[in-house]
Amino acid sequence: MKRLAIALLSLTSTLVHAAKKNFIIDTDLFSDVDDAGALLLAATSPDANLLAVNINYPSSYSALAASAILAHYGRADVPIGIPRPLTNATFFDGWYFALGEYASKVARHFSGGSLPWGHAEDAWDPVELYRRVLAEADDDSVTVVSIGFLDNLSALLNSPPDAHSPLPGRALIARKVSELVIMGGGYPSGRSWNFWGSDPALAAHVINTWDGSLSRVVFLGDDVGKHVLAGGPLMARGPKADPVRMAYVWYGYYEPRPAWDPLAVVYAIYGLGGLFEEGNEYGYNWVDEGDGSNRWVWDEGVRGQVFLRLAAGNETAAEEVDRLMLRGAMSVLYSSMVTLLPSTAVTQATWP
Ligand SMILES: *[C@@H]1O[C@H](CO)[C@@H](O)[C@H](O)[C@H]1NC(C)=O
Ligand SMILES: *[C@@H]1O[C@H](CO)[C@@H](O)[C@H](O)[C@H]1NC(C)=O
Ligand SMILES: CC(=O)N[C@H]1CO[C@H](CO)[C@@H](O)[C@@H]1O
Repeated sequence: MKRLAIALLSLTSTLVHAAKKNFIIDTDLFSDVDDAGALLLAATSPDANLLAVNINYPSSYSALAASAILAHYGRADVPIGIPRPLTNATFFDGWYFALGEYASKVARHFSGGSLPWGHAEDAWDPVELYRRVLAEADDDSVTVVSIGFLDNLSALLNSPPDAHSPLPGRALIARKVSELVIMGGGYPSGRSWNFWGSDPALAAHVINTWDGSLSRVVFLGDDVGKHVLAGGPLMARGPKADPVRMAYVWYGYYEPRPAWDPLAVVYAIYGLGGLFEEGNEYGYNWVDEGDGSNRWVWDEGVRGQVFLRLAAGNETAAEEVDRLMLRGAMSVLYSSMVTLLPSTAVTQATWP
């Protein structure tokens, strides 16, 4: 009977598979650990199909850590891109002197996947990876989730036709991308690390020229995730040898962290749900190419750009992110039980 239930469970997940959202993550997995939490959600969600991970920071440890995390959750098949030339930069908190480094440690202790320790140079060129994955996808089927700097996306916009597609960057995006979700900025105005921290002119290029002819654009500002503190339950109750749990421990010394990037992934997968609401009916975002500050331009003639606000309280949002992170981390535990235990024990095990 329980075998049957498990068979039916996998049948429904196959059926759901057809309707899953496709998405690509563009992450600066390096300075803050919320990118690792976002990657956990992206790699383990049963409700979405992660096509690729692009890194937008050139540390070799960022690529290796992404590979380690994806492999741990059984997603070594997801290709990883990173801009060149690579560095061996490591994070040091010279601001608060409170936070720890996690990327090199995750890369070292959990080495695995397509880019094991020492193999960062085997990563894709991020623009080529975008172009290949978009060319192969169905039209209007890909959500791009930007949770770091916008350099790779700027280069994608400028990209010429290549072996993967005869379309130049903008036309390829217009055909394949259904939604761009950007974590960063302040709404109605602000100045955000993701826009000024690398090259503000590139952030301005992407945000000021990605109009409705390319895709809908959704912004999640710094203020939304700032008070949504997540990671506590993962650290307290997650599997001891989970790489993202350890990243949170090494980075925050058991203190939970703002869930900026995990919230962007939750929105990309589940939409507004009960957590978010749209903050505007019309208008568009504008980024200053000199200092990376942004402001909302209330133009009634422009639709298709939205900034989000929380519809639920900070604590409700944090509980939801924590629930999904813990569920994702535990899912690996259950699937390894299925392979390790004899089949009678599997059918007797309590399914979550
Ligand atoms: C980074 O470290 C690796 C391993 O020690 C080394 O092979 C590589 O040359 C280093 N890269 C740079 C840019 O220093
Ligand atoms: C989240 O917390 C901040 C700081 O206490 C508060 O200003 C804000 O209103 C809270 N947001 C929600 C949606 O409860
Ligand atoms: C490897 C790669 O594609 N790097 C590009 C990423 O984006 C920056 C800014 O657009 C380009 O200068 C790089 O060439």
